[in-house]
This record gives sequence, structure tokens and C-alpha cells, in this order.
Amino acid sequence: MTPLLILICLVLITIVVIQIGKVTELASSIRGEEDTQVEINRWSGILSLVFVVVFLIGCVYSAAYYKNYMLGYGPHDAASAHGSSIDFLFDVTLFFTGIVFVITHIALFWFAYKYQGKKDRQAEFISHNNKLEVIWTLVPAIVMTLLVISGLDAWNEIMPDVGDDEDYIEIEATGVQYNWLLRYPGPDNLLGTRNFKLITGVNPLGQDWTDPKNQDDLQPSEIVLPVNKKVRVRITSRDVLHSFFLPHFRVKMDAVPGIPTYFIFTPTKTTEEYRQSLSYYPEYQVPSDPDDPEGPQRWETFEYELACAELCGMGHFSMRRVVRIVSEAEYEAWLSQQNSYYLGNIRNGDEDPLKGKLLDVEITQHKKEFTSALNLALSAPDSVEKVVQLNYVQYETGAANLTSDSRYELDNLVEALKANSNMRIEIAGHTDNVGDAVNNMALSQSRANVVAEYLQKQGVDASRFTARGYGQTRPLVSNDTDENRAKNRRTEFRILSN
Ligand SMILES: [Cu+2]
Repeated sequence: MTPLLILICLVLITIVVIQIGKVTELASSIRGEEDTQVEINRWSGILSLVFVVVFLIGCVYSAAYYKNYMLGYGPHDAASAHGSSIDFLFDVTLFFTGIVFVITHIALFWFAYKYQGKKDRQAEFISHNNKLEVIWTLVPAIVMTLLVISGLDAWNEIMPDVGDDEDYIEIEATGVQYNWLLRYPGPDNLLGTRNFKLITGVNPLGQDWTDPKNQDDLQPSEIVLPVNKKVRVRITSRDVLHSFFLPHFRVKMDAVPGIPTYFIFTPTKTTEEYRQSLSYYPEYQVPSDPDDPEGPQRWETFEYELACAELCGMGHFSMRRVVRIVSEAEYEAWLSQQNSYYLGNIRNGDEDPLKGKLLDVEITQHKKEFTSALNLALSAPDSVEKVVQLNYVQYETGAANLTSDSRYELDNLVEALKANSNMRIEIAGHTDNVGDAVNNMALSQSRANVVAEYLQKQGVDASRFTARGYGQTRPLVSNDTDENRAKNRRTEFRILSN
């Protein structure tokens, strides 16, 4: 419908223009061609002058009117350490180009007025003018040189890479149509290796999971960074050109497929501080949702953003991610809530090359779980609660042989017994209700014995523990599902005294 309307409008406009032409022609044949032309020239000249005045006033007015929305002006001081030097360069460039802009526009329209066609007026012939040519070549050349040199100076100041001894956070942003895939290094502070051949639906970055550095990497949905800490962003692309653009921090760098780029910057203002600086300006004291006049105001809902500054295709506009700058403590809290992408999405799945193999990160995690369960049991007042499950002690099916990975959990127990020299425990074996109850009793007793033997071998005095099998007599939950039966097949210990 809309294209049809536009087409009809265009046809009508064409008809109007043709008709005006015909009327003018008719008028000139009545009044004489030459007189009409002079009259048209005079009006064109006057209207040119009117236009340039209105245009220049409009330019200045709109710049002043929208000042508080523009980066570098009003509340929009740079939120990064290097940002002010870019803003300064921008102002210097604007100063020189602004002068040229005003002078050339005035000259252009003034000349159209002054040298309008008149009866008996002839154009003057000038072959060349050396003085004029020297001036209009030299002045722009000097200004350009000045701008380029100061630009290079700023570039050299902003772009050097981080030194080995510097304290910084490294994160990674990969542009894909149409999204930014973000990666944080995790607790080891190292980003793992990538290989484009490994890219799949669940491994969008092509991370090599056999590289331990990858196993703790995070893929958060937003960029969260502590204030006043240097950040190095690795920037890459998986398909076409994108551009990593953090407007409020004056950070912008192309993301090029196959060529890693980077940008280093230090955020100097938290999101909260930026909101505060916006709150003083009337432009930001309006409801952020026009349909909800009582709701939060624009300054309250402000967020820094990551955008793509390269027109990369149809969905280009949707490449937006929220950036939050917070205090060091808030950053640490946020970081501790993020989970490893590998452990959450890949681990023991079809694409895990390490399926079934115990990882260092898991050993650490299991130890943490053991320690907190132990501490809980140690401080429990009631003897019923003084029980710790040995979740990662496992046996071969139907037998009393420990799996080799069980030693990590048992070593945790050995360590605990050595650290708490007064602690005495009872090791208890339990089974589910599958099979014969008498056999189950025997099996659980021999499993408890195996654990006891292990402790003794590790140098724990035999007087500090007893081992007992309970068979299927003490289920944790009812034996009605596979899952529940697995919970009931367990080894645990009870703290008898400490
Ligand atoms: Cu893009």
C-alpha cells in the first residue's frame, strides 16, 4: 500500500512541475524571455541568502538543542581513562572544520547572490591566480598536518599493548551475525585456545576442551567490569566484519575474521556514577517509558552498551549487549556467580572429549563440597546430623573394589582426620533394596571395610574409626526410582566424637 501511495505522489509532483514549467513558458512569451530570466535570477539570489542564514542558524541551534545527547558534551564526558584525549581531538577537529564549514557556505551562497546573471553582465576571465592557489593549498595542508600529527600522538598513547607485569583483566568478544559472543577467562585468568574447526552448535567459539584453560572459561550475556581496572579486550569475528564499539568509553575497533585485534581501556565511572551525572539534565528527567509516566526516569534506566559499528547485515541493529561498570566488590560477587560454560553445557555430553575422566576443576569442586559438609557436621549439635556423605567414593558394580577416582574423596577424609586429631568416626556402607538382603548386608560391610583399609594404609590409626555395613536397612529415600536407589547406595561416615 505505502509504495503505491509514494508512486502516486511522485506522479502528481511530476505533473505539477510540468504544469508550472508550462505556465512560466507562457508568461515569458507574454512578457519577453530576457526580463523573466533576470527576475528569476534576482529571486534565486535573494532566496540563496535567506537559505544560508536559516541553514546556519538551524545548524547552530540544533547543535545547541541536542548538545546534552551528544558524546563529549553535557553529561557525556568519557567514562574511560583515555576518552578525554579523543574528545579533545574531536573538539580541535570540529573547531577547524567548523570554520571551513561556515566560511564555505557563506561564500557559496553569497557568490550566487552577488554574481547573479544580469543584462549586460559578462563573466571576468582569470586564467589562474598564484597567490590564491598558494593560500588555499597551504592553509588546509598545515591544518591537516596538525590534525594528523596530534591524531597519531593520541593513537600511540592509547594503543600500546599491556606489559607482562601489568595488572589487567582480559576478556574476549567475538562478533557473529548477529550477536556478540563474550568470554571471560574464569578463575585461572587465562583464556583457552580456540580452533575454528571445532565450532558446533554447542561450541560457538570452537574452544578446545582438552585445554584446561578452556574448562573454566565463562560465556556471560553481558560485560561486567570493575571500575578503574585496566581491561584488554580480544576482538575477533567468526563471519564478516564487525566493529566492537563502546561509545561511552570511546572504544571502537574492527572485528576482522582471521585477524585478532584488541583494545585496552580503563573504565573510570561506574554505571551508577554515570546515571547520577545524567540526573542533573532535564533531558534525562523524563519517564523512560512514555506509557508509564510514574515509572523510572531515563537517567535511572541508563545502561552502558556494546554495539556493532559495522553495517554487517540485516540483523546488525540487534548486536547490542549491556555493559555494567561496578565496584571491585560487586565485580567479584558477580564473577563468583558465573558458571563455567564447559561444565554447564559440554561436560559429559556427546561433544565432551574428556567424558568420564575426572578433571582437576572437579577434584577441587568435590573437595569444596566435602569441606563444607564436614564443617556442617562438626558444628551440628545433634548426633543424627553428624553424618557426611562420601559422594564420590564408588565401587565396581556388585563388588567391593574402589574405583580409582575414589581416592580423591578418601584423601579428603584422610586429611580431615589428620587435621582434627580428636575426631573418631564410623564408616557406614549402605545399599539399595535390589537383590538379596543378606548379600546386601555382606556387600555393604565389605565396602565399608575397604574404606577402612584405605584409611589405615594412609597412616590413620585404627583406633579412630570403625567400619560397619547396614545393607538396605537404612535407606535415605524410598527405593522407588533408579535415581532414589542410586542415592541409597552410598558410603558415609558419622562423627562419633571430636
Ligand atoms: Cu556486526
